[in-house]
Amino acid sequence: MPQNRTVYSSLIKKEAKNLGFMFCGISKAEFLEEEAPRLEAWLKKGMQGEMHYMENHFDKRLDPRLLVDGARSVISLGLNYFTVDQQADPLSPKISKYAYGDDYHQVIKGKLKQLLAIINEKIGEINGRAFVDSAPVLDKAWAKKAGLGWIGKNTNLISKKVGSFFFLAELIIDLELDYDITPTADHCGTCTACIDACPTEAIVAPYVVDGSRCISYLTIELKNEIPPEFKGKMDNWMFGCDVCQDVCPWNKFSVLHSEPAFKPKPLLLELNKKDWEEVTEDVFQKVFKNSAVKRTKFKGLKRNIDFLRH
Ligand code: B12
Ligand code: SF4
Ligand code: SF4
Repeated sequence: MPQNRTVYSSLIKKEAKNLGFMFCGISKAEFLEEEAPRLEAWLKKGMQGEMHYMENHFDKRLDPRLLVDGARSVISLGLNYFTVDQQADPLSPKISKYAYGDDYHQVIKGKLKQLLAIINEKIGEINGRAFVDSAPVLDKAWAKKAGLGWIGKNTNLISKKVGSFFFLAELIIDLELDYDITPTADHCGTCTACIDACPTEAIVAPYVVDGSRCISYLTIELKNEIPPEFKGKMDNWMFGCDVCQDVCPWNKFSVLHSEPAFKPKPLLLELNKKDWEEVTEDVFQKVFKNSAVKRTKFKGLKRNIDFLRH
């Protein structure tokens, strides 16, 4: 019933907005043909480093119908996390903006569950699942397909209206909807700012990030020691890295987020270089209560801080 499809699609988009999502776009659940050879090449070159989970479920990662029974639609959602809050001491080891507040996985999961409940209540019983990093789904490819933006040379999804400081997530459901079929054009043009600025030369070619060289990987995902070749190249980051987004001209259009859960704990911004170098497990637990930084555990963050010092 095409009429219902249109009504349901606009209802879902309206409810997503009410829940605080900045974007909502819908695409048909199908095989991601363009991405398949790119993902394969990326894995073959070992660009996943020790993120072995990226090697699993190759087929599912490219086809949501293998993840959710009867999947018809992928609803892509974007949640803004841009802030101008900054750590007070310019010499203090840096934390990426995305990790200032509560863990985005928890915050977004809650909103996705609410959206799913609303769909079940207002449209009818459907089969669907919520995804935010938790499963093999190519978030950016789906967001691009749904017209939310283009994948830039730094490999982030960028919107012409608000840049790239937003998270992505999906609902994959078995309901047929209207699809947003006009993808956004690539607006990187001749710019190479991200490639030139990357401290570890991780953007090895336009649109290709060697994950195993990215500071985000080295400070968060890597469980072993950080290889010595990165000494002096970490640009003082102790958790994540914002460089290739900070230099992106499209991020001049970023707007402040309004998500209370993403507000940083004051202490996180206040601690100075010396405080971080002497940080104790107690302080760590206090500053990073409910935070994604807990992923590295105290030991991991300490390793990162020590790596920057010696
Ligand atoms: C693994 C991963 C990482 C790894 C690898 C990075 C990467 N680029 O893949 C590491 C740990 C390094 C990382 C870092 C970061 N990540 Co990350 N990461 C992921 C994760 C879990 C999977 C991404 C993936 O599938 N990579 C596999 C490779 C093959 O994909 P890819 O590099 O994106 O390659 C695509 C394009 O490059 C394109 N492509 C390749 N060649 C070509 C050629 C041409 C001509 C064209 C047009 C396109 C093209 O096709 C490829 C396949 O789609 C996603 C969540 C998810 N489930 O999707 C979050 C995700 C991508 N990360 C995110 C974020 C925020 C970050 C950081 C900014 C965090 C930080 N501040 O420290 C950095 C940014 C680093 C960077 N420049 O990419 C967000 C991005 C949001 C957005 N607006 O785009 C996501 C979507 C998480 C989320 N739920 O919001 N991340
Ligand atoms: S996040 Fe930092 S290290 Fe990773 S690709 Fe971007 S600039 Fe390079
Ligand atoms: S910095 Fe330039 S090349 Fe890189 S993603 Fe932004 S617009 Fe594209």
